[in-house]
Amino acid sequence: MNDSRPIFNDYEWTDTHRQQMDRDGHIVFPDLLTSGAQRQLTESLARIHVIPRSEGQGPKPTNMYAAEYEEYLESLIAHPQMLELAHHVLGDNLRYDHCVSLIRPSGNKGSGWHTHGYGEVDPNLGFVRVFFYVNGFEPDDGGLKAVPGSHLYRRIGIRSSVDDREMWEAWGADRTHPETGDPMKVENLSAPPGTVALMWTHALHAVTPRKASSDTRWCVVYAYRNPGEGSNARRISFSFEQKCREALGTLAELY
Ligand SMILES: O=C(O)CCC(=O)C(=O)O
Ligand SMILES: [Fe+2]
Repeated sequence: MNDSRPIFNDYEWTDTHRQQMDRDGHIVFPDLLTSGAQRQLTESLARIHVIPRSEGQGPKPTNMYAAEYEEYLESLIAHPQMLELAHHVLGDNLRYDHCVSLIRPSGNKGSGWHTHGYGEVDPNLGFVRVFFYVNGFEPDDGGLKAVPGSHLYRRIGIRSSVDDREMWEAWGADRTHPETGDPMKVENLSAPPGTVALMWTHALHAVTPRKASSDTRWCVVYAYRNPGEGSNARRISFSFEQKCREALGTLAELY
């Protein structure tokens, strides 16, 4: 479970990052992944992408349990730089929740607007998604988009197509940023290769389709949360939890 080769280039976590994360609900760090990590991640994701359906489906789908199928992906769960970043966002006490591959080949349909839940009754419970956009994306080509401020509503069950108008209909009222008072609007993100994006899980987000003429978008998300509640998103098999107990300590536990 140990691979301590650096995954991130130098960066500094500042108060501005903290404020941006809490105000917008996400931060994009372009060019954070080292070239070595980009290379290794591309290989690892390509490897799990071709695992035959017969082996990678059933109760433990390859994409949902990506780290359980590939050693390098597994090694990043508790990589010192990964944990340092997760601690910056979540504070001292955290749990690993899931590692899901988000591989979008050419022509992939993207993803409709949605939010994810956790800790609706206790807003002190944070849940952060750490996206590794290994070969990046353009706004109109497998691009992540988000609505800054939407995370503060901690709304669950919002679902619509990728179309922004449909999303606003599904969202309904309350279209003002609760802290700044500004009207909320869609932000179409860009990500050069090596981008890491952090996002509070309650943020409203969607993914634009990948163009038929584009290559595969290689991406994986690692999710961490403060313990305290059961998590519907958690994807850790019983045997993995047992196997990792010694290496990860409490990191892979539910509470
Ligand atoms: O594929 C992406 O860029 C984002 C997928 C997503 O919505 C998620 O993992 O929460
Ligand atoms: Fe999502």
